[in-house]
Amino acid sequence: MKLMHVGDLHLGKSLGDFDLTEDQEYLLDQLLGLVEKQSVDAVLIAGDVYDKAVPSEAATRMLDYFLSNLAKRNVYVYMVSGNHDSDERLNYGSDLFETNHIFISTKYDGNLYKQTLKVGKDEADIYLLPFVKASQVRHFLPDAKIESYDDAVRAILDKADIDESKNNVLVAHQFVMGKSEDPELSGSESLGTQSVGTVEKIGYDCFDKFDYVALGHIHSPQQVGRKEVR
Ligand SMILES: [Mn+2]
Repeated sequence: MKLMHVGDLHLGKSLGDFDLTEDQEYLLDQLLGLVEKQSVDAVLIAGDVYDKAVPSEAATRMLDYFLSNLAKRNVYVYMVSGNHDSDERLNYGSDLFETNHIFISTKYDGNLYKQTLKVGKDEADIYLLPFVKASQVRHFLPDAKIESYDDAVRAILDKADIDESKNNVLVAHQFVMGKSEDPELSGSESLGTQSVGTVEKIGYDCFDKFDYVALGHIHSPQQVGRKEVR
């Protein structure tokens, strides 16, 4: 099976007064062209789908265009929310979308969202982890000792009881660091602070049970810790 991993589309973004709609439409068409050319089976969208919690009309129209063109081609979509997205707005219509194989997780509710994707003889369990903060997870897993984002993600994955004999893929939107090194920032992330505190950093080794980890949040493409964590 062939998966395409994208993230941080930031639909609706403008640079000062300069509207990026035309550029973003062009980008989405390029992605759709690649999906066609490469016979992609599923697209993973790793958060920050929209640039703002209240997306513009142009932004919602662009996402609608992208998703409906993927659905037309019978391509599956797996999408999580990022720190820029509003849970409710991105979740809008998600029950209906599932009938078109568009799977969205925008809020951790105590259970890690999972879907099994089958393509011919290939099978993979796709897990969706929306952007989480430690305090949100503590609420659902009161018995776990959660002080950092790393504790939170480990507690979520522990509870999810992942079957290592399967092909496991995770889609997530967090600040993940390598063996000791931070990821390389692109400068356009707007992470909220000048420097990311240790509380927000997650060690790549908490994803050891996954064969591939499709991350968003950091805008420059790279591997983190090992080549399957990207
Ligand atoms: Mn982003």
